[in-house]
Parts: sequence; C-alpha cells; structure tokens
Amino acid sequence: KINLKIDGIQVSVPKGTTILQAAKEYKVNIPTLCFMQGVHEPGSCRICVVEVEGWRGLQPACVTKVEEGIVVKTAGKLVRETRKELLELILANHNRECLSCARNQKCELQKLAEDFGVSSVSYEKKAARAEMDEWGPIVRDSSKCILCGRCVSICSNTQKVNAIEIAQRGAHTTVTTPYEEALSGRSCINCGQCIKICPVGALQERDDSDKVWSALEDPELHVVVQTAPAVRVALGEEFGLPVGINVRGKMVTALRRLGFDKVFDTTFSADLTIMEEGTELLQRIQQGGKLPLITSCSPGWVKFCEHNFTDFLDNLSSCKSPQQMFGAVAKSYYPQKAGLDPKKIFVVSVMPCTAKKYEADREEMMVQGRKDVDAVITTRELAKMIKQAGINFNDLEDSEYDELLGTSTGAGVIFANTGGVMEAALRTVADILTGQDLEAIEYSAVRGFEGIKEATVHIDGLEIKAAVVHGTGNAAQLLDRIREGTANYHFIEVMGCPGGCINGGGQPILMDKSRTQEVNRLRAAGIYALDRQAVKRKSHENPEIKKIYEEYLEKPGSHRSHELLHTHYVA
Ligand code: HC0
Ligand code: SF4
Repeated sequence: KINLKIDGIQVSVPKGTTILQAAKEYKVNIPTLCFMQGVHEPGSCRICVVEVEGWRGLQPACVTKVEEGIVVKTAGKLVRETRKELLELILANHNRECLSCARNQKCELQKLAEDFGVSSVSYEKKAARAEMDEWGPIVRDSSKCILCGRCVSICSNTQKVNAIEIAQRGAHTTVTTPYEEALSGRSCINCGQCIKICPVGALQERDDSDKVWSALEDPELHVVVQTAPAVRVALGEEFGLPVGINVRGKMVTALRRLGFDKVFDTTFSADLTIMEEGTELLQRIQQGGKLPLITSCSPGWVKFCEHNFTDFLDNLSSCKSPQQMFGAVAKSYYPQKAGLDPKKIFVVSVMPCTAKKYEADREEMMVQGRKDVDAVITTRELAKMIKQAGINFNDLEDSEYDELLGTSTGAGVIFANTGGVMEAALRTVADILTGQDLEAIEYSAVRGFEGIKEATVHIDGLEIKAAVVHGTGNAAQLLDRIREGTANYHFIEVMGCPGGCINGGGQPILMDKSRTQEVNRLRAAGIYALDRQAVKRKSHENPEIKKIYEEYLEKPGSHRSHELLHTHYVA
C-alpha cells in the first residue's frame, strides 16, 4: 500500500493507483473531461490537473500514479484558475449555440464551464469546423467537437470498427472518417456508442420525430407503435426517475396521449422470433444445416458481419429481428383482424438503438415493396416528444398494451439484456425437445456482463453448445477463434452494443460517466425483475403467439412465415 494525503485526507491505496482513482475512492471529486475509465485514458485535456507539493508544474490526475508520502491539493487557486483557462480555450473553439443543442443541460463541457465560473470567453473564436454529416442515422456536427477522442477510442478499441479517426493537422485537427467520406457510406455500423460517449453535442442520432408527428397528425393514417424491451427500464431516467425503474405502464399511457391508434409491444414479436429461430436451430442441428447458428436481431452486429466476417453470413439466422417481424405482422395479420386497409397503416418503433433506424430502411426488410417499419425513434427522441406534448410523465397512471400484438412473456422481455435471446430460446427449445413444461428456466451462465459467455446444455440427449457475446469487439474475438478452429458452438447470440440493448446507442445519456457499469447493472436488474413477475415466462406459452399461428401463420417456418418473417444476407 502507498500512503499519501489528498486535500488533507490520509489516503492508503495499492501501488499503481492513479491520483484520480485514489481521490475517487476517498470521495474527493476531481473533474475530468477526456477521461473514460477503461476506454479512453490519454491524459490530454488536463482538466483533471492537481498540485503535488514539491513537484514542478501541475499533474494530470488521471495518468499520474500515487507515490509514498506525497501531498496532493486538488482544488487550490492555481488549479482552479488553470482549469478555468483551459475551459475558456476549449470554448473559444466550440460552437456555443447551447440553446438549440440536443445536449443542452446534458453537456459535460457546459457543466464544467458552469462549475468553474466561466462567464465569458476572452479568446477570439476561431472558424468553427462546421461540417454536418447527416446521411445515416448518426449525425456529426464538427463545430461542436472538442477533440477529446472518446468516440474514436470506443469505435476502434471497444467496437473494433475503426469508422472514425483523428486527423492531425495542427489547428485543423479533426475527427473524421477514412478518406473523409460520409459516415453512412463506410464501415460505421450505426451502433451509436460514439453518441453516448461524446461529452458534448458533436454526435447525435438523426431526429425522426417530425416524421412521427406528421403521421400522427395525418387523419388518413392508422398509426401503431411498438416499444422495444429495453426502453421501459430507461425512459424514466429522462424524467428524473431512478435508473432501471420500470415505467412500462406510464409509457403506454403517454403513447396513447400522443395519439397513437394502437400501442403494441416488441416483446410480443420477440416471442415470435423465438418460435421461428428455435425451430431454425433445431432444424439446423437435426438436419445438418450450417452451424453455428448466429442471431441476426442486432442490426449493428449484422452490418459488422457484412463488412468483416462475410464467411459467416450463411451462419446468420434467417429470422428478421423482432422490430421487423412486428412491422411485417402489423401490416398483414393485424389489418386483416381489425378490418383495416394495410396501406393506411404506419408503423413506428421506439428503440434503445440507433442502428434500428438503418435496419428499418434496409431493402432486405421489405415485403412486396413495402417497408415493415416506417419510422424509428430512440428512447431519447420519445422523451423529447413527451416533453413537447406537455405531458407530465411522472404523474401518469399506468395502462396496458393493446391486444393482439401487445402480450408478451418474460422470455420476450429479457431480450433487452445480453444473454436474453439465448436464454429465451433455450427455454422454448428445452420444452420442445422434452415435451415437458420444465421448471428450471433460468440459465445463469448466459447472464451478466462478461465479454464472452459460454454454456453447454444437455436437453433430452441433445448437447447444445452456446456462446453469448456483446459489443462487436468481443464478437470479432469469438469469430476469430472459430475461424482458427479453437472454438466451436451450435448457437451464438451477438448483440452489437456492450451490455446489449439496455446500453444501446439511443438510450438516455448519463452525465456521470463513471457510473456506466452501475447503470447497466440497474437496467439489467429491472429487466430480470419484469421476467420474474411475468405470468408466462416462455415464448411458446404466449396466448397471442398461439393465436397468430392458429389463425394466420400456421406453424413456425411455414410458407407464410418465410414470406413475412425471414430474410437473408448476401455479401
Ligand atoms: Fe433490442 Fe430486440 S432486444 S434488438 O436490444 O432481438 O434495439 O430492447 O427491440 O428487434 O425484441 C433493440 C431492445 C429490441 C429487436 C427485441 C431483438
Ligand atoms: Fe463507430 Fe458505432 Fe459511432 Fe459508427 S456509430 S462511428 S461504428 S461508434
């Protein structure tokens, strides 16, 4: 242990600890800007500088290791003045149209400027590097970029995508794409992890809420909405409610108030996906099909596979994602049942994900030239719409989803967590194989946040080797092992975002980034609690799923199922 003093507090921490970590452990808050633990630790912005008695100059706390007997002052006059000056310099080069910025009041730079009393910027404003890139679902505004490099690190190191890089050109240093092409045209998988990690408003999702407002105001259209499983445990954060709290009932009420004709649930079609994908898995195992079967419900992951692992495209499940399956049945089965004209149906999705905007636009997702899903908004965009409508979210009563496409099981809900699709599939496959209603349905080996999870399950004489990965960086590692022949599975679940959908690129943004892990844990716990409370916890027991097969689809893998619910990817 190393002993030192921080702001008069006697501190004792292991060798190798940074001053920043040591301070945090003893509840001394040192501000940071570029630093993101475990993701981006360059020590470059210097907002975290501190004084060490007897040392020359100020030290960046995020990269300076503790030493025996040192005396650290984290907020003396020199430190405060230096931070303020650094902030002024950053602000001098920053587009300061805060009022119209998507990150107003959720901006780390704005908060620091306020904390350090930056009331005016005395430096000359340089020409803003204004350049908007708004073709795909990820919109970049370089005039707001402060060059912290966090987006580049998460994209390259965590996601292993390398869609963006820092081009060093002195005063013209900028975050750009290789060859400066539009982000949408390159290898970017639209995961939105760069949006979530951006401290300011330089990155955001394409705003599709106007499309939704117009549809809602069009008397000709019958507008239905589906809500992804992960939204219900995160939307509350936008209204100051505790992280991970379930706001499903209030969300449904709010959506009705916004004017949607029907409020349905993606967890219904998650159950539908399990029926189709479980059947596909058993067929591939029993009839010698291509293995491992790899899930394809995460559109960021699918695009990553298309760019980097084309040799695995035939391994991808032919099942469309729950979002797309929902759209397909909302424009076929639903209007037939409700006596509506399918052409008048407008399908909106509320997703924790930015890549879902891209998925909805893919040609592979069309049925007879018609899109399954017409508009996709993120959890954040829904929160803004609720605020714009003047709805007092926290005071809303709970209400229930509409019938026909609104009932789900615990299996459908856990899709939101990494490992959830696997667990849901195993619940159904195990019952099919044994012909029983099994009670042991919690597969703990596929839960949690470990990067690569593995489980071998034996069901009625059949061995199923399963793996679960989240974050495309982990997926790449696993697929490399399969390529080398050092790993081998029957079934793999891949989610493009670290943590799965609960940490999707469209989820609420935290101001305190050091809480990321805790937030993921709380949201995941909220999801598992919903599963435990569910009346039915297996997809094949969902009464509305039984009904759609009886009355419309016939059976999993039927001709009609293939027409509506399946697709395929080619290089
Ligand atoms: Fe997900 Fe989904 S679980 S990808 O993370 O499979 O976005 O929440 O809606 O489609 O159901 C996202 C979340 C979904 C889909 C489902 C899957
Ligand atoms: Fe990289 Fe994902 Fe951002 Fe695209 S959306 S630039 S892949 S982090």
